[in-house]
Amino acid sequence: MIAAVDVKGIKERAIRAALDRGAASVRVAPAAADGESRRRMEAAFSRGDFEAWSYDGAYARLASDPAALLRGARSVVCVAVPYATNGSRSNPPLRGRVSNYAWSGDYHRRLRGLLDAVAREIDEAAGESVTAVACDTRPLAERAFAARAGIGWVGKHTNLIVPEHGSFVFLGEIVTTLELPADEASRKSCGTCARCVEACPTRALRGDYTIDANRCISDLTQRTGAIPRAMRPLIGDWVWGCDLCQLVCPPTIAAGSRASSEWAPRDPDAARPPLVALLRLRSGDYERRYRPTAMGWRGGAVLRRNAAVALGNALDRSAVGALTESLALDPHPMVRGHVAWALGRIGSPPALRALRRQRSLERNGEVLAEIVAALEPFA
Ligand code: B12
Ligand code: SF4
Ligand code: SF4
Repeated sequence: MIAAVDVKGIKERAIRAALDRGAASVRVAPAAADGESRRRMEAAFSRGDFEAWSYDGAYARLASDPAALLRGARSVVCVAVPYATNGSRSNPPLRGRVSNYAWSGDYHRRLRGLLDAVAREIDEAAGESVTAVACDTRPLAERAFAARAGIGWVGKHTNLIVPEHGSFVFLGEIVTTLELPADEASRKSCGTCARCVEACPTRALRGDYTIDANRCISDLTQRTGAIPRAMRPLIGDWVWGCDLCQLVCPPTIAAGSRASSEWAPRDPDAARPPLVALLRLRSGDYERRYRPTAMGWRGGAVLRRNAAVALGNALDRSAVGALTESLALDPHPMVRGHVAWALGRIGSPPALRALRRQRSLERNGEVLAEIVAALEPFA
């Protein structure tokens, strides 16, 4: 019976199970609906900060109330798992850049393993099923509950910063109907620091702990539609995600790379993929190489499109041959359109010849519009 359960002992057992499986911090928040988080989310959604996401008032209500995940929820056990490892931070030519969180196998599976193990401990101790788990994909304001549990504080880059561990941490939660002893929220904040705001190349961060996600490179490289032309030059060499605001963040720098080796890049190309090979990615390679990673949920065309943008920013004429081939042959119009943009950016005589030739052959209206726009400065 739940009334007879030793909640202090269960909390200790849950903490031990999570720490044993790689968590750096495990703390408990009360599961009462979080009005502050709901208000902040509603404000963000009505400002239009998340246009690529189907977020609305109903989502804000659900995500701020753990009872929507588990009826009768009383506590949220929040965990933070560090993932910063040493990968190449140098800048080799014609290589793209992948955000640290996607260097190894997909984190969702591993976090899920950890969360399920902790949930099992709690269920076993309670003698019945009293838990539900969440990581990334379920409607729950994970950063808000982690902050409420005192795991850390939400920084101006909007990521949760864990003292001693920085912000390169994944979050996960075990919601339970047990009333476990709650921990205190953190009183820390960023103070006068604004390094992330200054470092963001797209001005996505406002400095008031909010983000215009429509301008965030992480959002732009993960969306399935076209990337607005004005944003493409700002993306630089990122082909998946972006870490710039975290790489300058003092607590994250101080923490260093302290994740276990299971989060290390799966091979030398994982952090710095060769752009021409990515542009030529075919479905077999995509399934084998990218599907099992955090880069695998949007499909191969998105990765080829991102490679095209990074090649346009690299301004390296040696890529014109590969871009010309993709302009004529890539099966996806979105990819061909971004390739046209890249050739226009490079603007060399062979690049312009390829664009002019394809202008008379291309049948897709959107691709044609990209070709015309790419040629416009040279008319
Ligand atoms: C949508 C989404 C994105 C979008 C939007 C990001 C964003 N800032 O919201 C995009 C694609 C841009 C994105 C990018 C990234 N994401 Co993301 N993303 C999510 C997801 C699925 C939902 C977030 C959401 O609801 N956003 C809407 C905003 C309004 O709500 P919120 O950020 O959750 O919460 C805000 C309010 O609660 C409010 N708040 C509430 N109480 C209080 C109190 C105070 C005092 C303050 C100041 C604020 C505050 O502040 C929060 C931050 O703005 C979450 C998983 C989840 N279910 O939570 C992962 C998640 C937030 N992402 C994560 C990661 C790792 C990333 C990237 C680092 C990946 C990368 N390297 O490219 C980047 C970081 C970019 C950035 N600067 O934020 C981690 C963050 C871990 C951490 N340490 O915080 C999460 C939690 C996934 C996970 N389970 O680990 N992401
Ligand atoms: S992830 Fe990159 S683009 Fe997004 S807010 Fe941070 S620095 Fe800006
Ligand atoms: S860089 Fe400074 S302002 Fe930005 S999140 Fe880190 S501590 Fe806060």
